[in-house]
Amino acid sequence: MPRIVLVTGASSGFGAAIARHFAVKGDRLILTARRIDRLEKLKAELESSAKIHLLQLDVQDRNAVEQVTSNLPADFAEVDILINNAGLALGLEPAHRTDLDDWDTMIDTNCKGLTYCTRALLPGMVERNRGHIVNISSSAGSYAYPGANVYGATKAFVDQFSANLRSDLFGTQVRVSCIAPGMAETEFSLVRFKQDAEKAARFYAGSDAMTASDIAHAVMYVTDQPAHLNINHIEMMPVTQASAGLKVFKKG
Ligand code: NDP
Ligand code: 8X3
Repeated sequence: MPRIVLVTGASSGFGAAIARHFAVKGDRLILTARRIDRLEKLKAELESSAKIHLLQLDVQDRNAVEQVTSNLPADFAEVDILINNAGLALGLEPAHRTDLDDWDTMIDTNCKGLTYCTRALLPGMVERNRGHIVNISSSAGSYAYPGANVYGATKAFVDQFSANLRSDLFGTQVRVSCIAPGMAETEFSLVRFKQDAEKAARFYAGSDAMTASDIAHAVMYVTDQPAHLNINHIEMMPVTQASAGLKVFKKG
């Protein structure tokens, strides 16, 4: 029985890889992002194996999220799996030098957008007593590093929101999983460094970072479990990345 899967941020990186993995299984995909041209290309690539519906959607736009999710075509309406993946980091400056607009955008996308999508689709899942929400968090939600400031805080929100959803859904069959990856090579750093491709490439050079497909495998793992099983949280990193201890600043 094909599942109906809605992926936010499917136009690149993890989202596109996740779409490819579900398509192989013949599931029905609702792919969303702002860059519709990217989604069109992905649809052309995948539509021989899966039924695909595209939605141009900015998750920051609460009305748009409500409008598009309540007007899904009948054969895509009963969403089984929501992958809350859309998100971004902007800048790597210390807090006292950051652009406040960047902070707003990260909060509006990573926190508010994720809650809008969840709130829009959750009532149907509870009514059907079936469904799975997979939230993409980050290791930055657990481990502070210089310049992560609000980005890290938004991902801590995603971790905690996921845990609290599990509490609210106690007694239902609706599942919630949170996946917290560390460094993976996607367009993430291109976005973070405001399209400075050289800086983004330098960031990944020699790091043997994870790939988008690594994260998609984890998403398939949590969503392919039997119905009685909920994988709460997965944290994953490249072997080259580790929390390397507290530092002491010495005066003089
Ligand atoms: P990419 O930049 O490659 O992909 C980000 C996706 O999010 C794009 O499809 C983009 O689509 C979408 N997006 C961003 N803003 C919005 C918005 N306002 N509305 C709708 N879609 C939006 O990065 P990744 O694939 O790496 O990132 C995916 C998620 O994984 C993010 O939440 C990120 O924080 C998280 N993450 C990434 C890690 C990494 O190292 N790469 C590690 C840990 C977590 P479009 O621009 O077309 O709207
Ligand atoms: C992004 C992962 O390690 O670059 O969420 O902060 S990292």
